Amino acid sequence: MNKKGFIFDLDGVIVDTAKYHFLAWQKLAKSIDVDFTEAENEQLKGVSRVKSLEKILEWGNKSISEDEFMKLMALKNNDYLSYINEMDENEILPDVSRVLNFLIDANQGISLGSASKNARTILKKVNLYNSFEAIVDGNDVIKGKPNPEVFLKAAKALNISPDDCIVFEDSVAGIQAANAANMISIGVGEKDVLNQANYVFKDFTELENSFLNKLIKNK
Ligand code: B16
Ligand code: MG
Repeated sequence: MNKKGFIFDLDGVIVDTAKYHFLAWQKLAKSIDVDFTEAENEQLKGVSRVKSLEKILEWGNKSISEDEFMKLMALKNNDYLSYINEMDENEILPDVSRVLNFLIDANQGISLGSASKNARTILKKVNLYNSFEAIVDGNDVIKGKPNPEVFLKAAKALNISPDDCIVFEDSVAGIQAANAANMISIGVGEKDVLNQANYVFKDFTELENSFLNKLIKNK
């Protein structure tokens, strides 16, 4: 039997939570008199919460105490969670459910591989929690993407060798992490941005079942 491990990033692949991260970071940046643009938000994709705040402070030329840093992180997350709280199945990106169901029916290993510490909450909100055999998220790793730790842990949780795993990712750091893990990397987004990926699709509507079958059968 051909059993591969399919590892999905969360934000930008399964749901578009980047818009909520943006609203919450923007509000926070404003409260400390820092300008925060949508282009800067792009650079925070796949980046951990701690690293994101460090970058925002760096861009704004601000230095703050460790206490203040922790306080701002908590404020941002509370604000972000108020958006997450309103989420439901309608926020699952197009054709994601079709792809997940196809892989479930084909008895493939399916794991989440996300930098977010809120991943489990989000999956429950959009009713996809039970579609995943394994979930590896920001609570389980020490090193963030582009370090391959998150994907290697997902492969281990699925009990599938890394070179039999396929990663769906929307961030450059995530594609680099998948490549470093020796996995097949599939970029979801723009070809010129995700040019280090083995394959790139604009979104899941472009990803046909015949292509998934090929990934399952290929050695
Ligand atoms: P949290 P992913 C990432 O999710 C987001 O892309 C990134 O913008 C965010 O800072 C990070 O999760 C941490 O999220 O604050 O919820 O722990 O793309 O790896 O699924
Ligand atoms: Mg992402």
